[in-house]
Amino acid sequence: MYDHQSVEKKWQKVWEDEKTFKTDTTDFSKPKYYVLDMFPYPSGNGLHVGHPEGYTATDIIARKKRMEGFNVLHPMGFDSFGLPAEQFAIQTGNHPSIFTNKNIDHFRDQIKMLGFSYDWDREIATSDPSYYKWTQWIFIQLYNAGLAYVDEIPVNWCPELKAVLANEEVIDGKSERGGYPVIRKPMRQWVLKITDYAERLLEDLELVDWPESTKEMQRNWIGKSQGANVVFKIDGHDAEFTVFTTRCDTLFGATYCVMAPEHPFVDQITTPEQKEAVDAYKAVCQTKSDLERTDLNKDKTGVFTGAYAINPVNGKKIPIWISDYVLASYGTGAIMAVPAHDTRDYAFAKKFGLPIIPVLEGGDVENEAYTQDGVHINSDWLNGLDKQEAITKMIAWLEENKVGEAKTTYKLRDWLFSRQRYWGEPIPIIHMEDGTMRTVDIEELPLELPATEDFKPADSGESPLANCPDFLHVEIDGVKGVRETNTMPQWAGSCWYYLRYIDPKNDECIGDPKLLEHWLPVDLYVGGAEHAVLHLLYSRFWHKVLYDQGILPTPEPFQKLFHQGMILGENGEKMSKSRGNVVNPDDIVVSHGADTLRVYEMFMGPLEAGLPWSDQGIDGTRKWLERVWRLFTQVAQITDENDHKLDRVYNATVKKVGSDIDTLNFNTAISQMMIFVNDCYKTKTIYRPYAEGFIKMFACFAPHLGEELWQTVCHKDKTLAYEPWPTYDENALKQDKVTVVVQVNGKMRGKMEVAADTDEETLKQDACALESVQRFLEGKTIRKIIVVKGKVVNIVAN
Ligand code: ANZ
Repeated sequence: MYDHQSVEKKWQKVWEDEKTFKTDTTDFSKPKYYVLDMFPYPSGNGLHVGHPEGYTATDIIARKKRMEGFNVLHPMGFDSFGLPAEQFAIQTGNHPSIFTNKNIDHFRDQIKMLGFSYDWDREIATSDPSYYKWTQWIFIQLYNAGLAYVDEIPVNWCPELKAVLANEEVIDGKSERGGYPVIRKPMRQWVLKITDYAERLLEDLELVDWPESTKEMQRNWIGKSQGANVVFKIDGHDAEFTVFTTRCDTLFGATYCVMAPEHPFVDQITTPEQKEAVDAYKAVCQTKSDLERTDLNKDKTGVFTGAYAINPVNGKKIPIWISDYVLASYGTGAIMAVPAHDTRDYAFAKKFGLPIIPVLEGGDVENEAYTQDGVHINSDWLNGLDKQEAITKMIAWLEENKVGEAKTTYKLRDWLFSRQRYWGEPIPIIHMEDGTMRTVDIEELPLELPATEDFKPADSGESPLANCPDFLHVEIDGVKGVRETNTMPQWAGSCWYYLRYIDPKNDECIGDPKLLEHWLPVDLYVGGAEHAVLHLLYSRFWHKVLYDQGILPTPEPFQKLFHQGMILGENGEKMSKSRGNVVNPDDIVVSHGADTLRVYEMFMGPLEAGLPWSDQGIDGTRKWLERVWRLFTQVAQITDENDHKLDRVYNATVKKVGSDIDTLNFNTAISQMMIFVNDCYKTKTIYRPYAEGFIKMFACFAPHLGEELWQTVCHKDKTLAYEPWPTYDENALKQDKVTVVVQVNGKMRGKMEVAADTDEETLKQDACALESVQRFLEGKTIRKIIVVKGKVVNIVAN
């Protein structure tokens, strides 16, 4: 048995003392490789066994790339602002900064125990003023570019968290964190104009090597929709309103219109008889989130306004209703309803007895909406055309008659960026007494969070910073002002952290332009799929803004992206305290060792799969590491003369492990190393270069044991981290050939040349396919085929 505790501590100390993994980012003589992990949120629970899964994967790649001669940037840091620290602090009477720093120390210790090859001199924490100085600086760039503005808008207000949440943070009407109810409420908010970048965020997905499923989620989130705006006059009013439709070809089938309850025209057009009902309905809708309102399965509700619109294409008067299935925030906030061909409109028309006129052939509109393509009917000059032809013709007609135009809309909304909380970056804005707004001078950054004990959020939704008079009040050139008291959301710090690692201590700018030019983009980014539309979209947005300003050299931040799967409890369920199935990595490091944990997590299955933890699996992995240790220290003799017995398996192993690491297929790389070890147990002698080559590959997975073997077995006095990656000889992979005799009923009828290790099934098939053999099988039925591997195939037939 090898003593994992002392071996692992020994090498961790060596790496730390000698700064083995320190990166000289100014060394441009080698090709660069930037491999990044999604940095952790330092929660009070400490590291989870899920964290090391992605971290081990990137570590293996970082180690291999170093051996391949790349200058590797592989950093780690902490996403340390955010709600949970504040919630915990409030509940326990701690201060969030003390609590957060304690958690960071604990996380760092835990991560270091796993032997990852990070350059710790680049560590960052988003709540550190020297870091958030630059988060604030980026905000000022956004503000100056007209991409940050204040708006009075209905927001997702969570009474329990006393915070406004972004749309992305609300799931089924509840907060993503904690699952508390969320209501709609108008408030003064900072908003970032991510919609200006909608088209480029969509198009540039073509530039990156990302999982197709994640790209698709971003496409859906951006939600580009091509259609038309159509203008309707209101009967008896001067006013007209516009609807957005993707199916302007169905205009002849529009039998009513619907406005969102918040549509600015509603009060104006509602008739006195309908006023009471309309007002009551509006009041109910106010409390609902967009998600509740658009739920497809929900019973449709609505009220008639008493007013009529005039269908521009045929002059017909059609009633205007209000209903919550039309959202104020999408399109124009009003629709033309075509119940024969839209499912929601159909349900609504059926419920309120509104006319249903089919304008497409096919379907059965007595029973359901027909949403497929078809030949147009009941549509005057569109009759006989299909969907695409009719859309083109209708848009031309609308434009000619000045009652509409082609229009593209996006589902993406501007990004609600302010939080009424303490534990976040202060927004560097001052509201002056004269009504103007100005940014904090760059020289004054960082604008530090005041060290208050009074950081509880108020019921009013006002930020705790409003209770800090020293922070709040300022005077500039004799003009008084108050600081913005909202803080930034947790996404802010994580939007750009990958940039800061490149030049983390630079106090003059976010990073030396020469270094940014050399190191961007991130070559490989590994992290959970849960960030597909939040962090990964926000980062792309900020990156593009800074790119447009000439600060960054590339249009995209992350060239290749990979999502690791989730490690589940032994019962196949998500690990959680309440289920009592959480495995603590610290315990495994003590009982089995960090190398075992790393190799086990890589051997569990494909990296992208969600897989259950297994105690038996971890024991098995530990046994294999001991088997490797025994092989090199007790069982095998390392020789300087090659007996060639391992030529084929060694070269095959170098080839497969190398290509499997490149494609992140770590489990099959480990299987191949196991095959090599088994063969070494048979030969009991290992040619020295093969032993060294194997140990280098093995050390990517199990670095402590790898270094120990390198030192004790290979008698080296220096780390193997920068040794050249092993190469293989393609010729050695060629298999030995043997001649196999083929018999039919015991008589020799043919011969074939095959690879020595051809399997039985292939031998049988090849034997039967031989022409000389087939002649003797004609008209007969094969009863049995006996194979003596590498020698004879005897076919019994009659
Ligand atoms: C008439 C019509 C006929 C429509 C038909 C669809 C089918 P996407 O693809 O998601 O962009 N719509 C427009 N604005 C809306 C709003 N604010 N709230 C709810 N629904 C809205 O969908 C666009 C379609 O959704 C539009 O095309 C409109 O209904 C509806 F056979 O107009 B359609």
